[in-house]
Amino acid sequence: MTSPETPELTAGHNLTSLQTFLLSEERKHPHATGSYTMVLSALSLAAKFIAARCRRARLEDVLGGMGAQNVQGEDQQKLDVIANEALVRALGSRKGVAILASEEDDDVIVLREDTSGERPYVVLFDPLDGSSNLDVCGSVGTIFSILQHDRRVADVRDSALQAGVHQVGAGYVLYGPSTVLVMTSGNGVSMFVLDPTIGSFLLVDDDVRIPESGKSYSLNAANVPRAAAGYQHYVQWANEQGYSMRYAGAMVADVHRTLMKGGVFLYPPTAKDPSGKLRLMYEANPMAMIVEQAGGKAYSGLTRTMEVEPTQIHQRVPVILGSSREVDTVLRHLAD
Ligand code: AHM
Ligand code: MG
Repeated sequence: MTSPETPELTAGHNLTSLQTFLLSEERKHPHATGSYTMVLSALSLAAKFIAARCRRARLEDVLGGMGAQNVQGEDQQKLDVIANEALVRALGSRKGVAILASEEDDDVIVLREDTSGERPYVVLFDPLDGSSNLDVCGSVGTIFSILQHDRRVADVRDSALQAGVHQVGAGYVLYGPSTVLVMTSGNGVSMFVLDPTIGSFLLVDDDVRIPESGKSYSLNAANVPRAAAGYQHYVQWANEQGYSMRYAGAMVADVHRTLMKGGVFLYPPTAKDPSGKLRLMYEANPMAMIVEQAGGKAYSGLTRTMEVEPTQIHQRVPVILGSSREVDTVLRHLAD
């Protein structure tokens, strides 16, 4: 029993904010300059801003479309633009960041050309993934991938096109009933929940592990009849095994559920999007890093997602990610 004077803390025994966590991680690297911590603190600041705007979207009349399309021919929602601006403004003021790339912008944004002697960060993001869910009060999210300037290339712009294996950090923020930030810096996955009463992300799990299997698949079932035979056979097999199908239509929500409960998330190539719908650099790669760091697997067709060599910033890839056993089963059906 807890006495009234010592109310039980719900976020675990020790109270650790994202800032405290980042600072203690930084101390483990004696040569750290603090720039990486600054990148993550900018991302968390933008996430708090976006979470607040999503919560008040209807009241502030910022639901619905802009009446414009982004470079990929998709209708921009007002909040896509607001979220993009929040991230660009928060990251743009950080000295250690040289390049930004966003789903909402045609080209990369170069903040600093001169990178001599350093390896500044390149941050790629989807500001508000699944934004059409907003109109129906569904979950949406932000996804981010962090690279460092690649010394082998002369032009800093080219640093944005590195395979996912070179990511130094990745994560997502889920704006659902609560705001959840999940991140990795390459040594496991940590999860934080925003306490809106104090404005801090609090650590709730510093070693997130994805279940090895899970009888659930997540995909847009309407696409299955036109998907490659391997996907059709997998879905038929899973249905016969008594699997459940769960699909929110927002990658962050669907991947988060897969990470917590196990199963597999799929976005195969379709007639409309023959290379798949989801973007390699700021959707598939960061989610792949999270899932792999949590003990799962992530593939684009039969190739490991993080080994796909990028050729364009807005390139699309098929996505198969989740519990290792479930991903293996999908790959077996694809290979047959
Ligand atoms: P967006 O980045 O334009 O929001 O599109 C990506 C979203 C993902 O969140 C989700 O997994 C997918 O599109 C859903 O697509 P569909 O409606 O075709 O099932
Ligand atoms: Mg998206």
